[in-house]
Amino acid sequence: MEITPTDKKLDCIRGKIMDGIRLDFDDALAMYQTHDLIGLGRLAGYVRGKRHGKKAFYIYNQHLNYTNVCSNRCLFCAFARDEGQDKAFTLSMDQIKSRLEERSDEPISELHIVGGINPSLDFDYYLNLLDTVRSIRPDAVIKAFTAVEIDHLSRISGMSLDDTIKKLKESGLSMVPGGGAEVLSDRVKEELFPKKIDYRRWLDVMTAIHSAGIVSNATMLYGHIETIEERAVHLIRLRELQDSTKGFSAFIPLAFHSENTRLPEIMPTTGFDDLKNVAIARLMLDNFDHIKAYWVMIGEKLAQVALSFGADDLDGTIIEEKITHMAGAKSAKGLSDKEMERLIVTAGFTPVLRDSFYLPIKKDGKKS
Ligand code: V47
Repeated sequence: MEITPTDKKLDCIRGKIMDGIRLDFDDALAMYQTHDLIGLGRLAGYVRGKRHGKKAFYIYNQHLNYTNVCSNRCLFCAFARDEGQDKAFTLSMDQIKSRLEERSDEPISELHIVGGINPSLDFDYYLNLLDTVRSIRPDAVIKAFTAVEIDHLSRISGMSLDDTIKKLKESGLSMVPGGGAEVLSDRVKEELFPKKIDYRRWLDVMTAIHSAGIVSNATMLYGHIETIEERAVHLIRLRELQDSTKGFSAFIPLAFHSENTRLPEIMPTTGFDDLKNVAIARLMLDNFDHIKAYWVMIGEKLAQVALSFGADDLDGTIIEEKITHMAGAKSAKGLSDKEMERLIVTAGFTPVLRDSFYLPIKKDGKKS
């Protein structure tokens, strides 16, 4: 395939990619600065094609948010509430059961379960939650609790971080989502999420999760106050940890939505920036297998295009997404498996229904 980016720096990056040379901080900056989106996309599409050919993955999953009460109160979040505030909720085990039973006729293979840092919940609540979920959906993979929640659990469990993770694993935790990373930067933390764990702790918790044999994802929340230098450092920090643990499965760039947040003046991300973040992730994170185009945040239409800009996964059916919709997302709240397949096929790719670990699942629900 002939690749001819017009941008000089991009041409140099192309040379490095062809020679198998790892891209560095300056390359990341050059990619964030280029206006040659098509040239950048073709490079990322080329790398994506070498890894995954024409395959584009999706999963039949369900999101479940057990509480939105959160003591961190990050400025970018429209989901969190204080205890007792209007629209604050914490699900009881019966409510959790009925949320899952409502969809018991659907072939859901993964439950994505996250919530806020709710000071009134004890460690037993989380263990009961895992038990309850397992009793209703014994065959589904439980992907739950961000590194921020796991750090909190290690504080309330009275156990070390490693023992807390071990206990969660014994209770059914099989995978950890990539949230809570935001931007791995002290400056952005001080401005936007001063009460949350810092990036060193986020990386340490991820290291402990990977050492326990649990795979996780990683994210980056972009499109607010972060600089392109901070984005580049974020990607390099993730890449370094991945070199050492190999425990990350997918990277998901998350486009910031400002409605109902304490940053209402921030304009929505552009399609240009959304596609760039996917492409740059694909090129910088050379040791990550998967880059997700999260249709909830960038919309179904752009997610389709992102498949040609380095993404190989559209995430899933999701069913009821809350975090981004409370911040004004206009995308659907969930998609059917048919709709996911149509998005992939009409973008020129081959849909692969996958499990949490990227093994193909046959349409009859059996692993192939
Ligand atoms: O950590 C919060 C972000 C994350 C807003 O691992 C916002 O497979 C945009 O991590 N606008 C949660 N984003 C979502 C998440 C995720 C999603 C899908 C798949 C996976 C995975 C992980 O959402 C939070 C935060 O970074 N977020 N508020 C907002 N207003």
